[in-house]
Amino acid sequence: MEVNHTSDGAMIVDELIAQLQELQGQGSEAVAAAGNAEALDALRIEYLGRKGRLTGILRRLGELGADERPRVGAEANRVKDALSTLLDERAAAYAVAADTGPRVDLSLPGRARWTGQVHPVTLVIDEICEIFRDLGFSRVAGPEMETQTYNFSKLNIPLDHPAADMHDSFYLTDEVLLRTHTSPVQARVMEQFAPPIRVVVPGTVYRRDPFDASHAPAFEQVEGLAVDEGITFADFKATISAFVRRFFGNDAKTRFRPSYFPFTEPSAEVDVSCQICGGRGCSACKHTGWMEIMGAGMVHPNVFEAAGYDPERYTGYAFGMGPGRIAMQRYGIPDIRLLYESDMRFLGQF
Ligand code: 2NL
Repeated sequence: MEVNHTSDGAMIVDELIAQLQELQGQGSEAVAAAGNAEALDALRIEYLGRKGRLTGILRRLGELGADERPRVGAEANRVKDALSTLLDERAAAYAVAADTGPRVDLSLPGRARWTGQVHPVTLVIDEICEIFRDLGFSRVAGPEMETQTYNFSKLNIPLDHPAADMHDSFYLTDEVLLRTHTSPVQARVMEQFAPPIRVVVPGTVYRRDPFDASHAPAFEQVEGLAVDEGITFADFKATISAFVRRFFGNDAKTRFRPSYFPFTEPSAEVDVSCQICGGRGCSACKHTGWMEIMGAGMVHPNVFEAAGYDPERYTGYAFGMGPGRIAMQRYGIPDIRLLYESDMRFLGQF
């Protein structure tokens, strides 16, 4: 029996298109109501899946003639695309909401930039040199590797002196060592320049001492030297006292005690009234009221002789101090090793 496609078919086409449009309406509402990504996945299967409701409607395409199928097919594709797009959009929105990956919080304050500091010993060295610059002294530097001749002999230190011993210095060869003081730099300055001479010499010096709370095998020193005709012990005392007042303050008192160094005669230790107790006596000054800050004296004639200066014509004074020691006294640092550890929690305080 021949089916009348023309009349029955037209009715089926209208019915299927109506069903497709109803499917789109229901699907749209269902997508809008879906509470999460899983619900959307279930709807995609229910409406558009291989055994889903759209497929179910299209099964009846077989009842239509070849000329009627394209209209229903086109409508089916439109509905499928529309629902698919809705599902994709909602799924994308849920994916963004679910993303817990790293976020940039622009309201957070920025991280503070790390800044360096000038080391407290360097601060003291620069301050010392600046004061002596105002008093007419030039700042000079020289080699850390020295010969026995410059480190000892030219400074009136005999090579059998304990300071020249293998056990007290770092020898690199039989005759070459790491300088034990900066004095060889002054010896070299005197050989190269005629008086008047006024220099300060900061630098690292080396001695074979065990590293403990009060000793280090490498430490900083600042030495000074003034040479001219007619320089007296009065010039020496006045210049050092002026330095002490500038460095420690106008109330600071200076005391000169007799001492001995091979390269000066007479020699003195210079003390300053205690910075902690003002001279009344405390544990920092071992209840003496004084703190030792330098060794000094009038340059020994043998030192001038070795430099090629006429000791009958020229006189002068020299001094040496430890800026590490002075920094410890000034800032109340109890252990010299703190100056070597490069710990910014410590260094950041100065
Ligand atoms: C100290 C003692 C001193 C000198 C250093 C010196 C240099 C020359 C000639 C004469 Cl070229 N003297 N230097 C003099 C006396 C003492 O240092 O206790 N330093 C930490």
